[in-house]
Formats: sequence, structure tokens, C-alpha cells
Amino acid sequence: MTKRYVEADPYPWPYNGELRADNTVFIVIDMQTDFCGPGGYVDKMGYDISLTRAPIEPIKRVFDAVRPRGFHVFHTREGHRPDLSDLPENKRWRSQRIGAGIGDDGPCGRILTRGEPGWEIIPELAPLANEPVIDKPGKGSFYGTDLDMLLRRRGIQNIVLAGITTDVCVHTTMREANDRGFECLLLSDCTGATDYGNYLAALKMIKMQGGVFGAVSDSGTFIKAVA
Ligand code: C5J
Repeated sequence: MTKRYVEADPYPWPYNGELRADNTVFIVIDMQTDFCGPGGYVDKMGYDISLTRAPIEPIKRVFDAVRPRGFHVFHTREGHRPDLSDLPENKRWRSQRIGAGIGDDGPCGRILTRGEPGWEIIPELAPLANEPVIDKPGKGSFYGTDLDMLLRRRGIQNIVLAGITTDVCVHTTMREANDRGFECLLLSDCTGATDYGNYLAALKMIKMQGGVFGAVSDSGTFIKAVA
């Protein structure tokens, strides 16, 4: 079968050239109001949400390229049960000390709490009805979820990552996926962090050791490869 690659750093991705719609998923991590909207968790903590909003338009362009071609598309949401029974005490304590207590009332409802307006994925990037949404209590998308099962049942081998934040939920998910044997690619303009230095460092970390967690490309290059 013809091999297909995305130009990427530090190697043309995927390693084996088996880039197809049926074995590849585009996963969009935590594009929720709490992470990129006014009054959400990240805004309440005092970070600049223009950094976490920057990926919105590039992600839209990737949707337009992958959806009609039959690629799998998944979404994730970080959040906790309304009774907070899945919220570790230390995670709550840390959020309170920075002034954005998880479960506390905020301008977008209770912070990082399932069912609240701030927890919703932003309307611009709303999932389609057939696209799985993974609700996760932590930073990684595999811990405490059925993501691994959904990917393996669909025969997915390649994961293209996007979303926020690069250094926290995106990186944790990429590392978890890499350890499970999935071949991962992060699109640099489809992700953002609360700190620009952390964003750059997170991209650099992926590329060490011959691509220790996979490879990095960008939306335009990826779209060209799948078109
Ligand atoms: C954070 C996330 N940063 N989605 N969550 O707490 O990266």
C-alpha cells in the first residue's frame, strides 16, 4: 500500500507511513470555556486567555479537513462530578489557593464542574453527534476513562493531538498514549499553554531522543498531507 507521511519534526510522521482515515484520530483536548473563555477557570487564575484561545481557528481548519475525509474525531473535557466525589483533596486545595477553587461558584457557574456552563466545550468547536467526548477527572485522557477501549475497538494506531493546555493535559495525554504504543503527532498551532515559555518547552520535549513522545507538525502541513 502507498505510504503517506506528514512533514514533521523530528521525523516524517507516522513512523511507518500508515496514515489513513480509518486508523487515525484527531483528539481535541479540553477546549472548554473553563480553559479559554472569559470568566472560566484559567481566566479566574489570572492567566492570559489569548494564549489558550489561539488554537481555535487552526483547529477549525483541521476539522474541515478531517471530517469530510472520514478521520475519527474525539474530544475531551476535564471536570468533576457535582458532588466532587472524584476530586482529590490536594487538587481542590491547590485550586483554592490560586483563587479558582474547583467546585466553587464563578462567573461561568461552578468551576470545572460537570454540567456547568464553564465546563462545556466552546460552541466554535462543538463536537458533532457521532464524535465521542471523553470526560476525565484528571489531566491525562486515559486515567479513569474508557478512551483506550474506544481507540482499540476502532483499530486506531495514530493520534493527532490538539487543544489546551500544551504543557498539562495535552502533554499528559500524549505521554500516556505514547506509552500505550500509539503513534502521536502534536500540531503546534492547534495547541496553547497558559505560559508561552512552557508551550515552547513542551514542544521541545516531544522532539528529544529522536522523538521521545512522537513528533510535532502544524495544521497547514497536516492538512496538505491528508488532502
Ligand atoms: C489544566 C488542562 N491546565 N486542560 N488543564 O489544568 O490542561
